[in-house]
Amino acid sequence: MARKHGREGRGVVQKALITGITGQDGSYLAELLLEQKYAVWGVVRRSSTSPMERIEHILDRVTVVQGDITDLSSMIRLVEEIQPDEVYNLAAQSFVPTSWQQPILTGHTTALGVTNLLEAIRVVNRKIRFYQASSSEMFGKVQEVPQTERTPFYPRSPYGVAKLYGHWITVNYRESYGLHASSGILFNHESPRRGLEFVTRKVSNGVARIAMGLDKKLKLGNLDARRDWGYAGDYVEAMWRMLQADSPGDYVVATGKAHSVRDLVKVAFARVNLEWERYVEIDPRFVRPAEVDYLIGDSSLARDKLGWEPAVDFEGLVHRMVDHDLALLRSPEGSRNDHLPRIRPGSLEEPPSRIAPSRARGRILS
Ligand code: NAP
Ligand code: G4F
Repeated sequence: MARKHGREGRGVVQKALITGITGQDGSYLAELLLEQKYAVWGVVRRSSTSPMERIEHILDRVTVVQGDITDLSSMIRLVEEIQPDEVYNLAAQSFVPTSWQQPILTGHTTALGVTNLLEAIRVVNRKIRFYQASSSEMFGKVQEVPQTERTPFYPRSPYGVAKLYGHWITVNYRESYGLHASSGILFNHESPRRGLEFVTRKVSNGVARIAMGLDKKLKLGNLDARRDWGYAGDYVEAMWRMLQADSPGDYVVATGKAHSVRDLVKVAFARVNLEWERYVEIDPRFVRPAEVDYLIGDSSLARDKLGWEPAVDFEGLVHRMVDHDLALLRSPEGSRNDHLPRIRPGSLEEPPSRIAPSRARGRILS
C-alpha cells in the first residue's frame, strides 16, 4: 500500500538526495519533493560552466552538493553527511548515440555508478530507500509486445547494456541486503526541459525555428521507430510513489500507447500549420548502428499497486513542447539571439554509425 504523503505530516521532515538534479527528470522530481515538503539535496558535478539552467528557479530551496556518481568516496561522504531518508539515482550518461562513442564512460557512469550509490547506502545506513532510473532501452530488440516487468531484456546499445547492469545490481542489493531499493523501468518521457539532442525536443525546436523563418530544413534519422512517449512531470510522480510503498519492487512506467517518429513530426508541424514533407530530410548520420524499433509498455502493476497514471497524452505533450519552443524564440532573448536554441552540425547528437571511415577520419565526433 502506498503512502499518500511524505512523512512531514507526521511532524518529521523527510530528506531526499537526488543525483542528476540538473537533468530533465531531476528538475521535475525536485519540484515534486519540495511540494511534498521534503528537504532536498541535489548532487552536481563540478563543471567550468553552469549546468543549473533547469533548476535555477528552485536554487534557493534546494541544497546543491558537489559529487560525481563515478566517485565512491563522494557518494559515501554525501550519504553520511546528509543521512537522507530517500535517494533517487537519476544520474547517467543518458543519450543513446553517445554510448557508442563513449561506451566505457557510459559503463562507469550509467552502470557502475549505481553500485557506488548502493554501496554508500549499504555502508552508511541500510534503512535509506533507493530509486534506480532503469529504462525501457533494456528491452531493446523486444521479446514481447507490450513490455511488462516480466518481459526478457535484450539491450541494443552500450547505454542499454549499462542500464541493465544498474537494474540487476539494484535487484541484487535488495535481495542480498534487504534494501528498500526499487527500479522504475521508465519508457521515454519528454518535456520542454528535454535536452535538444533527443528526438522530441529536436523536432519541437526545429519546427519552432522553421515557423519563425530561422531554419529551412529539419534533418532526422529513422522515422519508423516507435516509442511510448509520456510527460516527464507525470513520470517523476511514479518514482516518488515507488519509495512510499511498503515494499520495494520493479515497475514499468508507460502510457501504453506508441507513436512513430513520423507521427511526432506530423503532429508537431501541424501545430504551426506547416506540411512536414516540405521540411524534413533523412540524414544517415542520425541512423543508429543498432536500432530499438518498437517500445510500448504495460504499466498495469504501477497503476494497481502505486495508484499511478499519466495525465498528459501524446498530442498534448507535443503541443506543449512546440508552444514552449515558439515562446522561447519569441522572447526578448530569443529574438535578440538567433543562436537560441540550436543544435549545431557535428554536435553530440551525431552517432558514429554509418559514417564512412574516410569521412570519420580527422573529424571530431564529440
Ligand atoms: P538527463 O537530462 O540527461 O540528466 C542526466 C543527469 O545526470 C544530469 O543532471 C547530469 O549532470 C547527471 N550526470 C551525468 N553524469 C554524471 C556523473 N558522472 N555524476 C553525477 N551526475 C551525472 O536525463 P533525464 O532524461 O533527466 O533522465 C534521468 C535518468 O532517467 C537517467 O538515468 C536516464 O538514463 C533515465 N531514463 C530516462 C528516460 C527518459 O525518457 N528521459 C527514460 C528511462 C530512463 P550534468 O547536468 O552535469 O550533465
Ligand atoms: O529521443 P531519442 O534519442 O531517445 P531514445 O534513444 O529512445 O532514448 C531515450 O529514451 C530511453 C527510454 O527508452 C532512455 F532510457 C534514454 O535515456 C533516452 O532518454 O530517440 C528516439 C527514437 C530512436 O529510435 C531514434 O533512432 O528517435 C529516432 N530518431 C530519428 N531521428 C532520432 C532522430 N533520435 C535522435 N536523437 N535524433 C534524430 O535525429
